[in-house]
Amino acid sequence: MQQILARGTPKNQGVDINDFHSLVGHWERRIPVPLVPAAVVVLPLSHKVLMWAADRGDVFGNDTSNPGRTITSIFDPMSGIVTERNVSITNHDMFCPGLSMDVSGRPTVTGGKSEQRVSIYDETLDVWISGPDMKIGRGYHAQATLSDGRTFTIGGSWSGPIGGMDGEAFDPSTGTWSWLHECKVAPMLTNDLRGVFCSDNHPWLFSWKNSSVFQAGPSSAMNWYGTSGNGRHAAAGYRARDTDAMNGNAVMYDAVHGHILTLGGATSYSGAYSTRSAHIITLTEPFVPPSVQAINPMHHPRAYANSVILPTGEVFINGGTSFAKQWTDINATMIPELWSPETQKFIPMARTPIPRTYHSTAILLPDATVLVGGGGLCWGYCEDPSANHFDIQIFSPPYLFNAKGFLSSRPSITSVSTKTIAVGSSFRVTTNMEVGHFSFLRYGSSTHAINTDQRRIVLASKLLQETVSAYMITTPKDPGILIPGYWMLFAIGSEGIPSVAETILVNL
Ligand SMILES: *[C@@H]1O[C@H](CO)[C@@H](O)[C@H](O)[C@H]1NC(C)=O
Ligand SMILES: *[C@@H]1O[C@H](CO)[C@@H](O)[C@H](O)[C@H]1NC(C)=O
Ligand SMILES: *[C@@H]1O[C@H](CO)[C@@H](O)[C@H](O)[C@H]1NC(C)=O
Ligand SMILES: *[C@@H]1O[C@H](CO)[C@@H](O)[C@H](O)[C@H]1NC(C)=O
Ligand SMILES: [Cu+2]
Repeated sequence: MQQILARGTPKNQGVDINDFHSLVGHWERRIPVPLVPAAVVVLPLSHKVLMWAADRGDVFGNDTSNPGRTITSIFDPMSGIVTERNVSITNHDMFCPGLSMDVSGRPTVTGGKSEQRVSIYDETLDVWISGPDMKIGRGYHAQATLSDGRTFTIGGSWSGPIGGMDGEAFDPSTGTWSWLHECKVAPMLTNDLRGVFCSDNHPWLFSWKNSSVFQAGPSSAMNWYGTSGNGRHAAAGYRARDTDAMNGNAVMYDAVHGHILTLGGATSYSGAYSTRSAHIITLTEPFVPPSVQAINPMHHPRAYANSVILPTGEVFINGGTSFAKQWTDINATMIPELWSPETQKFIPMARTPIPRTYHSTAILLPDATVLVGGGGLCWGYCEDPSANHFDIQIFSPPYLFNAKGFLSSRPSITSVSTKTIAVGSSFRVTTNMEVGHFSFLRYGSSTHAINTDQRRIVLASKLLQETVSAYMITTPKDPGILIPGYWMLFAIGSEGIPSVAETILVNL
């Protein structure tokens, strides 16, 4: 059952003219939604945004019982329509889950409040499907789609047993979970004030070549995991000694070169100062320790922030707090930043009208804007109900504006020779004007400052015919770089203005 709850303003309408938009971007109107969007997914076929909080929209229960349902909402950026749906068919309270997009573009939601349950949303049929339970109950874990199409997960003592939350993997083709006993969680624990209940939370996982997974944080120690047989582990050195970065961010802004940007975080989940730290980690082959470079820090310290890779490779960083504490906006960081991979510097962006701290989300939309939302969602009852944010808001990055503050005219993709490709194959694209380059950004999912799906690939392209702007694009041959699933294809104009994306399905 769906009902229309609200009509927001369709995007990019009524943009006021402001000379600074091309420098600091622009916040569009706030759109109310019926819940705190603590988990969000962009659906690859309709480009609608699926979101949820818990079994209720504003709080999660004090008790340990499983309410077995989740209130979800869908926002359609084209029409501005927001709908609500009570999902009980999978018997799953999807509060604080593992979340990733599988090779068929289906959000795969694991554990959380209903610790072992698995729910998969099929957009083509508009149905929620029950997956088989995980081997072990988990909450505050993370998961990543592997190069072979399976889903890997590790950590998550917030729900289920406490400690010993080693890895397991789900194979969607057989519908089974397998233990990966050698994928030990112990080497990735942080020194959290609250012990193992928090120290194995929200690992920064990156799928890489040959079904491997690189764990970049939040622990200062980094690790490699192999996922065949019983699994495999190897230490991968330190990002920065003695500086755990719980609820910081890590984003693979250049997968072809193995580059990951890491940002902020705090030494503990709660009750600790956040940092401004930034590092670039560069992966080569699996099980080879990566190189790590500390770079100029952010302007503002952040934990619980969200970072979104833009089609240009810039990274938009929004929200967070200077002192990690859940369910309060008192120390919220109100100035977003934009990081450039060329200059490796951070530029302050337009001040956010709404604090976005714990339980906030941010995600790239196919029109190259960023949707942010949520924050709050407290326990049992809210000491400070004003920390609950029942809304989303779209940020239009500076690249969409010209120097006068008007929306720039954007390049557009006028045709693609195929919408389904195999890893490593080539395809033909035409654009309405000559463009600088093309990039691929994988459709993402965001919860608890984690989005293991998002990554960016600069595509090799060759101009075939100048008169009609026809290009041959060649995709990377390694599925560990080009993770199978749905990708957004952007054409980037010579002045760095991205097109609206075409959606391409990459099959193994
Ligand atoms: C959702 O559905 C369940 C089962 O039908 C019901 O018990 C619950 O009250 C509903 N919740 C809301 C918020 O509508
Ligand atoms: C891929 O991983 C498997 C299992 O760990 C290993 O046996 C094989 O040598 C690896 N292949 C390459 C090319 O590294
Ligand atoms: C805000 O930060 C200060 C430290 O700068 C800390 O002592 C205080 O507890 C924080 N307040 C909240 C509500 O997090
Ligand atoms: C939930 O926990 C809070 C904090 O301990 C308490 O004040 C509140 O009454 C509880 N709510 C319910 C419904 O049990
Ligand atoms: Cu949570």
